[in-house]
Amino acid sequence: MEVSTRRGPLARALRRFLAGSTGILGAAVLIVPGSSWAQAETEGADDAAQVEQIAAGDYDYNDDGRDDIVARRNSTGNLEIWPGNGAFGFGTKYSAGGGWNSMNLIETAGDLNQDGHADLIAREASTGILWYYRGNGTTFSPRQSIGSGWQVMSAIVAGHDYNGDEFDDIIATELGTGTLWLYPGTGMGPAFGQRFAIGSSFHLVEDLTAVGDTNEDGRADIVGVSTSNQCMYFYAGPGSEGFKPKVLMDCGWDVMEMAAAVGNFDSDGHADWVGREADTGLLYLFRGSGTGGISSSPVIDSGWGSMTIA
Ligand SMILES: [Ca+2]
Ligand SMILES: [Ca+2]
Ligand SMILES: [Ca+2]
Ligand SMILES: [Ca+2]
Repeated sequence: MEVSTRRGPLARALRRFLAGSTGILGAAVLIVPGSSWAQAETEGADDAAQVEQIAAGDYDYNDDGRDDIVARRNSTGNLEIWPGNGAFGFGTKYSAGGGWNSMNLIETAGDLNQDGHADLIAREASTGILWYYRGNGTTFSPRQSIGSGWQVMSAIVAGHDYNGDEFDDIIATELGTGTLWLYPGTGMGPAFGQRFAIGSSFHLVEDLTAVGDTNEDGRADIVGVSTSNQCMYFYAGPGSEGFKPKVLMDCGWDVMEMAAAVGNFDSDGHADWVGREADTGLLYLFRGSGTGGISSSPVIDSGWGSMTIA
């Protein structure tokens, strides 16, 4: 008899059924028995300088006030902007240019130069250079180098302020050592301050994602999947102090991949992220609950198997 695990077809069918529903059933979509929701305590954001808000614009690439998804179509190397419609779907996608197959990492980066437009970073495979792409409200202005040597990183994520100075930062995992590094942004585009270590053993974490302040305590958080059990964990900020002990969110990520932060995609005010089911190409929206967990995870699109989500 088929055992209903995340791997099995029963589980997939159940997930699809639940994904199409709303309310309490929808809330159970990606929970397995025995797993616990992240229930991080909400400490008061007593220091105003530490407050990270869900600012519209961190993921808004076309300046319409709604958060979007940026992705590369791997078959062509074109970068595409998928404008969010604020309601679980997209407007008409458009191209932001070609040649992106020379990059082996593309990530949303928040607003690194504080001009109100969402920016992007990407690592060039042949050189290890991390490039800064300044958003201009439609696509991107000519790139600038952040620096070289980034090929030693297995994960590079960005888009939020992790040290409380209100400038968006970069967090990266050094594969050889497992060290998690914080590169403090300066608000001046590709210029960053001196990096410092904020974690260890992060080579054992996959799908590291800079989701922003998912528990709404004023400090930006991250999520990541343990390579040992394929469960997703929540790491509450402050990142500059090394994050709080991880909290189990959700298991079964062996069938998922390409986790990416998408801001307030569904317009409910909570930070969300997406993930792709590897064998179907279905794109799931993980709707943040505002308390560090997930309120539901509907399928929002299909055909994402050939895309690299920034
Ligand atoms: Ca938008
Ligand atoms: Ca910007
Ligand atoms: Ca910062
Ligand atoms: Ca937080």
